[in-house]
Amino acid sequence: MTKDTILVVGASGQIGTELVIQLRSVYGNSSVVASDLKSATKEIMEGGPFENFDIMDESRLHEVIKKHNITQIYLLAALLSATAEKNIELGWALNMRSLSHVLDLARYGKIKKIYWPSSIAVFGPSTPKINTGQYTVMEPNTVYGISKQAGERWCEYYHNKFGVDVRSLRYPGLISWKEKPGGGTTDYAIHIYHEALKRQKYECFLSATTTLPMMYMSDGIRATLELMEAPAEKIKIRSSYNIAGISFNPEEIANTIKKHIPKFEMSYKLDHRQSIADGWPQSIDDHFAGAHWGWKYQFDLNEITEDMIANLRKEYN
Ligand code: NAD
Ligand code: AKB
Repeated sequence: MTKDTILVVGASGQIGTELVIQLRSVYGNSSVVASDLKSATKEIMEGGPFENFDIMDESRLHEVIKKHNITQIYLLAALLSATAEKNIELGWALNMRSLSHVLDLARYGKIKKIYWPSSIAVFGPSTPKINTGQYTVMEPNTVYGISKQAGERWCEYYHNKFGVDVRSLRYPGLISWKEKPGGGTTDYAIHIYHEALKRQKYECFLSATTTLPMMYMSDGIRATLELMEAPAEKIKIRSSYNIAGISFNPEEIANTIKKHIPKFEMSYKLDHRQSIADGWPQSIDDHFAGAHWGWKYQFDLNEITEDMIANLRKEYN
C-alpha cells in the first residue's frame, strides 16, 4: 500500500492553522504539505513542507501534486460570507474554480481523496430555522452560500458519475484562538473574546438575539478527521453532511464571558452582516452524521469560553 501524502490548500487560515498541525501529528510532518498565498505560522512553516501558490493557477497545482506525490487534498481556500459579499466576482471565481481544479485531479486519477468544507450558508431565509434538516429548502441569498450549494452539487455529481472520493461537512461558525477569523458573519464570536480581554468591552455587529449554530475548533477538526478516516461505505452523503455543535446568541456568549470578566460590557451596532445572519438557521439536525460515522460534538458554550479565555489570556498577558 502506498503512503498517503496530503496537500492542505489555505493552510494559513483559521482552520488550516489547526488542521495542518493535527494532520501532521497523525500522518507525520513530511507527509502533510501546507500551502497558501501567504505564509503560515512559524510552527507550520518550520514543521514540514510549505508551498506558496495560488490555487487558481492550475498548472502550479499540477506541479505541486507531482513534486510531492500528493494523494489527498484538503481544499480550504475560499472567500467567506462577509468578504465574498464585498467582491462577488472573486468570491464566485475562487470558491468554484478551486473546487473544479481539485475535483478534476481526482477524476483523472491524479489524486485519491478530497476534503472540501461546505457551510450552514447553503441554507437561506426560506429554510426552516430550528433543527434544520439535511434535506430541506435551500435557497441561499449570498454569493458565498450559492457557491457552497453549487460546490455540494458538484461534489455529489463527481462522486456519482466518476467515483471521486470527495467528502464534506457543512461547518457551523467555528470558534478558535490560534488564528484570527477570515471574514465571516460568525466572526463576532471570536472577536468578542479578544476585545473582552483587551478592553473589557465589545461592540457587536449582530443583534443580541441573533442565534446561530456554532462549534469549537477542536470539535470541527475532530469531525474532519473522523469523516476522512471513516470507511468509504459509511459515507452515504456525498454532497455535504450537516454537523451540529451548540447554538447561542451574542447576549448569551457575553453572559458566559462576564463569569470570567465581570466588568465586560457589550454594545450593539449592526452592519451588513446582520442580513446574512438573518438568512441562516439557528440550529442544525445532524443525525445522519451521527448514524453514518458516529459524529457527536463535545464542547458546550461554557467550556468554549473557559478555554478561549485561558488561552488568549496567555497571549495578552
Ligand atoms: P480563512 O479565510 O481563515 O482561510 C482561507 C485561506 O485561504 C487564507 O489563509 C487565504 O490566504 C487562503 N487563500 C485565499 N485565496 C487563495 C488562493 N487563491 N490560493 C491559495 N490560498 C488562498 O478561512 P477558514 O475559516 O480557514 O475557512 C476554510 C474553509 O472552511 C472555507 O472553505 C470556508 O468556507 C469553510 N468554512 C469555514 C467556517 C468557519 O467558521 N471558519 C465555517 C464554515 C465553512
Ligand atoms: C462565515 O460566517 O462566513 C463562516 C461560515 C459559517 O461559513 N464562518
